[in-house]
Amino acid sequence: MATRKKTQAQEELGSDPRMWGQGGVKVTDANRGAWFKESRFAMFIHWGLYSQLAGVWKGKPRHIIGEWIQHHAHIPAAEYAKTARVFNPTEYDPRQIVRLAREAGMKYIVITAKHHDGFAMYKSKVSPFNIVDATPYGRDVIAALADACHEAKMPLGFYYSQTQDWHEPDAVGNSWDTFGGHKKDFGRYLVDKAIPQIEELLTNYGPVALIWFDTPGPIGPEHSRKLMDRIRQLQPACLVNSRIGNGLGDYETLGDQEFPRFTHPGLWETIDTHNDTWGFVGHDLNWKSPRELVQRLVRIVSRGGNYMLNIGPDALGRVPEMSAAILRQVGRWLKVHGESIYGVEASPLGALPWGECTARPAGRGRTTLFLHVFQWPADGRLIVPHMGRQAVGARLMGGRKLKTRRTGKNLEILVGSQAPAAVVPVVALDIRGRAPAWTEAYAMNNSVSTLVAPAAAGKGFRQTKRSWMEKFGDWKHLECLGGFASPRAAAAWDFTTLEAGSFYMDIEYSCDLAADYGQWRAQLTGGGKYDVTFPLITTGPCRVGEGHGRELGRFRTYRIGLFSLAPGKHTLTISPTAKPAGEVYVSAVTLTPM
Ligand code: FHN
Repeated sequence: MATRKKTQAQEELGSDPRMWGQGGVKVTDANRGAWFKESRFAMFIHWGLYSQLAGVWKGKPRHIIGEWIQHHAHIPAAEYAKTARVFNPTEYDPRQIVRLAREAGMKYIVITAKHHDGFAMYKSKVSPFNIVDATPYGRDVIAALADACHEAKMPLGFYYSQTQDWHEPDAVGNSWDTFGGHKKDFGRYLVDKAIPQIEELLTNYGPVALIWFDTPGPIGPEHSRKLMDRIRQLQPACLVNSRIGNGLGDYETLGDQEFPRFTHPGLWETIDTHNDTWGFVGHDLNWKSPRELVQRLVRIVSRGGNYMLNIGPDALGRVPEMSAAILRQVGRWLKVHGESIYGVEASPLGALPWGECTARPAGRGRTTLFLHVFQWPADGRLIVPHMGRQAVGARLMGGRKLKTRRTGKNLEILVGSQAPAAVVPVVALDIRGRAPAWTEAYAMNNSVSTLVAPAAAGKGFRQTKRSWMEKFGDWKHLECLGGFASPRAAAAWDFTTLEAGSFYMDIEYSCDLAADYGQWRAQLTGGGKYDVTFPLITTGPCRVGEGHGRELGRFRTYRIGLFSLAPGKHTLTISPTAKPAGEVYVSAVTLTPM
């Protein structure tokens, strides 16, 4: 059975959306955001005293995000501070980091000036707990990076943990130190440390492109407002992310590693780890490949957002070689395909089974659609629904012109069966006018199609989201359907097949032990009629972080069967045959051609 007891860590990190500055954020999408919107791809840097510990405390490797090691191991603030005595990043080369960002095609940089451990990576008169005063290195690494960025005209922003500061008795987060029975006064911490340190950042390092706040949590509206006012006074052009809290901010930061399924409105970003940690962890070698990174970048940009990808330099200041090499490969892809990323608009099209789309006005009333092909069609036909009449011409980016042909209202681009070498090939399709709006889903005979939870219609269930971590701090999110209340509850997806075909149908779901082996029904109406029942087997629990008590159901897929479909419109309905005895969430159904 899942444990329902909430722990301190979960309270602090997990369940309250205010912790993330999401929910009810009214973002001001002003002109000040124009450069941000154009940029699309950025470098996040998590670097601090925790990089010295590299995910190991007292000889024991921790499978967590590295910058949380003090919290995870309950290291007393005074003991943690001793790490500074050996922190000596003699290999730190800010020019090389800026060069790496450039080579990777990243357009701005945000670095941790002070993370939750409270350690300032710059000279601060406010607290001696800073890199200049407390380490043998004795130099201001933020100043050096600011110089390198200004020299290279690379916009630079600062991460500042405004609520959590585990070094300070008055701040939020450190529940393991008693600080001699000290009575907390958050306002005092804000006035004595956070605001003066932010003032230092905004006065000593030239133009600051943005201030990146984090885990606002319990911060009150008056405190968020105070921070905002001070930033506006000192650097009016500086952007502020929504994690300042209380609905303020110039743009919205979604959850860590959150990839919305559809276009998301306003100015926003998703931040992502390269492996499974932000701060350096020596034993985490789970690097995402160039293809995965490009696909993640494309998924965010096609939904209208910015993608900020993290690097975690080590104790000496070196960027892990594998991480740097992979980023350079992403940059090589962007050199050829950058036109499909920078300054583009979100996809105007409905869901494309084989990939994602971005768009750009092309002059003379035309639009270029950039078709990012994640699944290359083995039969050489890339099918774009509803585009039959408007197509003017197509070319493979960095390659040849492509022939097209109309099949009814749809367009087939004859791309050949051999996938090009690019990590993600892109077809640039010029069309007359704007792309027509359509929303229906398609199942195609040459790619896997996914019917996603947010697209489901029906009754007796609710649209929801599940967020969990397996390694502590490494978040996963899935939009899904939950709360199926009775056998009358039914989730329905309409979709169209263009040709006759047989498809394997798999359901992606999570099911707790209480609902184990519940009976469900899949009904298909339209060009092929089916009504079958199937069991949903428990998916087992996933603890929300090592040693942190809470458990959520894991997601897995279950193959319902093989279905023959005639060309035309279909409706798939998924429903329980009785009210589930426990929690069941459905996140997607995939249709895979046989
Ligand atoms: O707790 C932090 C975490 O350490 C990391 O800095 C991430 C980056 O978005 N922000 C918080 C969790 O969301």
